[in-house]
Amino acid sequence: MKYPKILTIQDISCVGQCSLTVALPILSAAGIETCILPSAVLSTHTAGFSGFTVRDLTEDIPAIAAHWRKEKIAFDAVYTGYLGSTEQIAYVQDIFDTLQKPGALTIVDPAMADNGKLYPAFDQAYVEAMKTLAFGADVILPNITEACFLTGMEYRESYDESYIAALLDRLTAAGAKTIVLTGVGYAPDKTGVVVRESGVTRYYEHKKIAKGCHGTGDVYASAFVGALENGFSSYDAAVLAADYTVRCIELTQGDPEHWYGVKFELALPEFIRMLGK
Ligand code: PXL
Repeated sequence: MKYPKILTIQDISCVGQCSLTVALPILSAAGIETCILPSAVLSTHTAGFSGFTVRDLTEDIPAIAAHWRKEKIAFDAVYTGYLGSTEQIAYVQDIFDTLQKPGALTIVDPAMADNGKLYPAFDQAYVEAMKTLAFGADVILPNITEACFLTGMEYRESYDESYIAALLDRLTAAGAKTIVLTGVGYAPDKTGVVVRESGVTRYYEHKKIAKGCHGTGDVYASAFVGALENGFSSYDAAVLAADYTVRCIELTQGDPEHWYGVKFELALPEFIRMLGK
């Protein structure tokens, strides 16, 4: 049985059901050996809590990577999410270049923005550095806001298929390979995902349940990587990840106290079944 060993690099938000606290259980449930590199440690995520603490781990990364090289550790895939600093992105690129097995995949979720705005920790320098990482990766999973920051295209709340096609064209022209563009909806109660791979573009539409659910981008990207590493095509992995994320939101809606994340754990048995395990 295939048992890939992957590395995921993103922050630990101690409370908030996002980044590593989501990626590690989801990838483990997908039957993947999941190694982690925390980019930073925060008391909570930054979307809705105030007064959170942040410890950026940028300085620790070169020594960690050097140790892994010395131990001849190498990964079948490296998947990145929320990173700790602009400077850290160069270290992550170095990990892409030196710690992968031949033919390994790099998957970048440029987790830096939503709803037309950058997250509080980031600035234009971070966006510029993220462009290099994202356009060199095998797969990127931006939402529309992130795709706009990566391409310089104007962000729009309402749009049509030609706007999305232009966004995909701009990403492709900048060097993006497989693109999984999330949060694309053409009707008020619908959202979906557009996958462009090897020049072929396909759209999967599904219901939109609630506006502004935190952490769903991380749940989505982790489920996508889990499916991809189980042999699903990019499109099929994108569909499976969408169905799983919708289930997580369904299991969370109606609980106003659970505003900060989704109850993804409750849908893990379904996720494992969706993978055919
Ligand atoms: O879910 C993306 C994310 C990850 N990590 C941190 C965040 C956010 C979104 O705001 O703040 C620390």
